[in-house]
Amino acid sequence: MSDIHLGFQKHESLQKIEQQVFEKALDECISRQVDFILIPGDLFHVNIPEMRVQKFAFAKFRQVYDAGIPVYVVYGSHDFSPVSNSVIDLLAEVGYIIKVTRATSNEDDTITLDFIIDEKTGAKIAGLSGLKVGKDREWYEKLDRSGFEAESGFKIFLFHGGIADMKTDSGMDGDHMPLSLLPKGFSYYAGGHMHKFNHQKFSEYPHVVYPGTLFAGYHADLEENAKGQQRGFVIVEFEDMVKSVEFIPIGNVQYEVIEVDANNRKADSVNLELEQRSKEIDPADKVVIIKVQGELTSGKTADVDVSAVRERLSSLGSLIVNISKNRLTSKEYAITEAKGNDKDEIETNVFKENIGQLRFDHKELLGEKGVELAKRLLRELGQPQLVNEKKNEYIPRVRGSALSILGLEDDS
Ligand SMILES: [Mn+2]
Repeated sequence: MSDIHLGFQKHESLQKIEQQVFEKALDECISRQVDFILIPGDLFHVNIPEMRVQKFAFAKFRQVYDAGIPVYVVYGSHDFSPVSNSVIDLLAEVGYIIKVTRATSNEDDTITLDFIIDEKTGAKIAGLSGLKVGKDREWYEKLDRSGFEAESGFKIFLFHGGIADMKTDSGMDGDHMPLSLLPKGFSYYAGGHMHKFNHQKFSEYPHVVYPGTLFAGYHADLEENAKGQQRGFVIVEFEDMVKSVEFIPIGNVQYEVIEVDANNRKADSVNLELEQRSKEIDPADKVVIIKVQGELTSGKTADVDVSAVRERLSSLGSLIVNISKNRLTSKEYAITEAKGNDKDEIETNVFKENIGQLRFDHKELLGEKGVELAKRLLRELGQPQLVNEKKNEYIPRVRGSALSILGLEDDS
């Protein structure tokens, strides 16, 4: 299994699902008495997730450990730490998981990888972690392959990264390396990084398998789930060769998707459609995904008001309402980019460009004055929460200062 991204979900109800699918997957491994588990990266969403996530992961891996099932892991691009400063290293330290990468740099600038031999099955396991800065390629290019590729026995290679020869429509861009960079002659290639299940066979690479994410590691994954993408892990049966690779789906949650095409329409008509469409669904215990895209004929994109719809759906028990207006624009008003030499200059220029497009009666919001006001407001709204300051103290403090900058009374 791969790309579990524990700690990705910020919303309580989705955190629960993130944990449930992980528990289900590992329980399934325990009850099927698998020989071992491979996790080729992005087990966690960040190298040091919050304590709640660590505690949960330790408890679960303890169960897997007690069941006598070794877990072989490489870092992914998310939980990678160049100085072994990841929760993965803690889990490895206590013996719940085994880090696979055993690399030695040689004097001639090549890298030798050593195998770990799985005690029970004799499988020879090697692998390379995913790296944050796209250095993977360099490592693969330096790999001392001869003996490594010729090694006999049932061999498994763990890797984390995209393979150009296996590109799918998953929408993940970035650097995909050619398959030929992976060492040849392994019986099974356990891949991470691509979030959709993908199993392909090539002449010198008999089984290259991405199990895909167990739930979601990007917001786009939730949308894929909503459109019917199955999530799960794979069970591989082998003796001296792979006999079968079976995808085991793990259900997560129910979804509703509302997509609205705003092209050549006014905000009012889009708002009306949103309201009607949201009344046609039963949002209880579901993840609701709302996407509004296209180019409005007039008005601002902010005139498409989703707050009422969001409130209604929440009050009817939806787990979370995910609204995307990223691809909504307006003919009349569009946020313009601006250049500058430093942050301050860029901010000033962005405000100048955009305020220049506005027509208001409030003269103080326009021109140089408007730019000054906007900058002061931005600075105030960017204030972080103070140490020991509670959220219910922080929010009124920032709101109060912002309103006073605007010369308004705080009547909340
Ligand atoms: Mn990932």
